[in-house]
Amino acid sequence: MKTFAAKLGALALVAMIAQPVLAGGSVKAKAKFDGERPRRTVLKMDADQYCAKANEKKVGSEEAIVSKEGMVKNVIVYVKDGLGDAEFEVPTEKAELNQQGCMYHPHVQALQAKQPMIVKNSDATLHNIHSFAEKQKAFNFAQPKQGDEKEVTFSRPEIVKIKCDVHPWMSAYVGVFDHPFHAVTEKDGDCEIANLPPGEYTLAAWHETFGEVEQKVTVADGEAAEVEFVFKAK
Ligand SMILES: [Cu+2]
Repeated sequence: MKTFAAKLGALALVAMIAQPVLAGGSVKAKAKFDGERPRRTVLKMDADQYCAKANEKKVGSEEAIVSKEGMVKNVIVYVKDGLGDAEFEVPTEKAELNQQGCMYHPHVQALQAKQPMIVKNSDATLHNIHSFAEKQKAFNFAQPKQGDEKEVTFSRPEIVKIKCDVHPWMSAYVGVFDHPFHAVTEKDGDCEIANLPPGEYTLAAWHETFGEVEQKVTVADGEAAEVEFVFKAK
């Protein structure tokens, strides 16, 4: 029979395991554009009548989405240096790349190498998913039917462009990293990287049109470091 103390010990252990790990700090990043606000063009989808009719509203180009306040959407902010040789568990959560209204959703996302990503066709028209990778094998396959799904993974870190060979206006980017410390800015230019171990890091902000800028940041336990990235007009 267990003593009361032993039972208490077992209970304490359970409580310890059940508690979330609250170590680390975070980075709150903003991405700004310094220059004349780029105009978005209306995409012409007439080449495929399905696509032309698939969207009730006009669809704007996505290669440079800057708010009136100058904040930039679809910037991948990530830890570029400072993690050393640390290895991180691959998330089992599946990322998704959906083809809907003859556009990729999301246009830009970030995930971890070997993390599964479901490529899905929500349209009743043929799409083809062509990756332009340099550090790993590219893929190129068709999804002819609505409801088609295929799971893909990326084996190495790099930012991979994806295109549809049928509809030239369709493109997407997947940032692949060997760690979980990455985020993509929303339309207000904000994003947050959480649970970063305390330390000094080089952060990078990447944008498909504006390029990449870097900044150093110091992360302390339980604190949110604020970083602003500015892309300058060329
Ligand atoms: Cu397509």
